[in-house]
Amino acid sequence: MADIKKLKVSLESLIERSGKIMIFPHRQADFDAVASSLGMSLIATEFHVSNHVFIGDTASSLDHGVQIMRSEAKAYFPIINLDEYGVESKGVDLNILCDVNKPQLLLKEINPESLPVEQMVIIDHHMKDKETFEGAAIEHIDPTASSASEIITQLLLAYKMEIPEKLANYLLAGIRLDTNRTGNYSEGTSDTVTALLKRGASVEEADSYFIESFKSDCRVFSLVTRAKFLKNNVGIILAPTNRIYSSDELAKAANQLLKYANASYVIGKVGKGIIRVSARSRSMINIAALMQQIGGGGRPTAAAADFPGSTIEEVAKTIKKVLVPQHAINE
Ligand SMILES: [Mn+2]
Repeated sequence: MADIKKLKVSLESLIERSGKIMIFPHRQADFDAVASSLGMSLIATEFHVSNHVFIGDTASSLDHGVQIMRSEAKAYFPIINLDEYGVESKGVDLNILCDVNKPQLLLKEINPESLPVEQMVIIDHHMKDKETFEGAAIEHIDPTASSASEIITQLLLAYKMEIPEKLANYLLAGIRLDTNRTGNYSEGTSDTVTALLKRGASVEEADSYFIESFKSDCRVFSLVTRAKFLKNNVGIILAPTNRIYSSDELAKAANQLLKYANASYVIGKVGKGIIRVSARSRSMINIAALMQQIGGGGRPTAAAADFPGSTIEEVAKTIKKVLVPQHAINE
């Protein structure tokens, strides 16, 4: 565990010198990003500093459960949307990033140049790399922590601040998300979870946010029924051209399709004329390497690419012509 005591002292003095604070989770905020940001907001509020949490994602780009958490938390926390950010970002003299450490993962509407590093705090558990903001006033990046929620909980405990039951459940949901709800915790995580349970959180309550949208799942199922199987048992789905999906729905359809195929490609419209491909593979094929050839990227078994201004048919053609033949070579 990185040094929470040191963080406590340096953060306190920085917050106390600030007049207005803006708190940012990563884009497509998840439970961990939201909960850690709300915890940070509580800290700023306890120090009597005006603050806002900017969660600017549209509802369709957020997970169903995160939408529920966001609308519920609005009653207790200063959460603002994109329009309000335009107004409230004026006069901010401290920006705090939670669960994120690089400009690429912030909401696209945020200009990284509007976030000077000398007025920036980074609290994260994702590894640093060459894209990480360089030179932040405070940088607390601890990949040994399960989640940003764990770090923020430790910080709240270090300040001896009261953690409301709602927030305790949000933080527990954040920890459970980033530990895949296994309940297998390191010693540090285990202590943190125990502290949250003592403050009224429960696994049942935290897990109640992991609810899926029936409507969205129906859209995913109906996508899967459109599957075609090409050579080398590559599955492909062309979504209806007149419907808009969330990236998450395309990803879920690709995961489903992979049950019946060696690799899967799902092509659909995700809004503003952008065609997106969500691709999955079993471990014998590096799908990220293939997707890089058409301008995408990702991990060896899960990748994606966006095509502004293309049609689903055009993108499907490229995949069939350029990528599908390579599946034979890769096997
Ligand atoms: Mn996280």
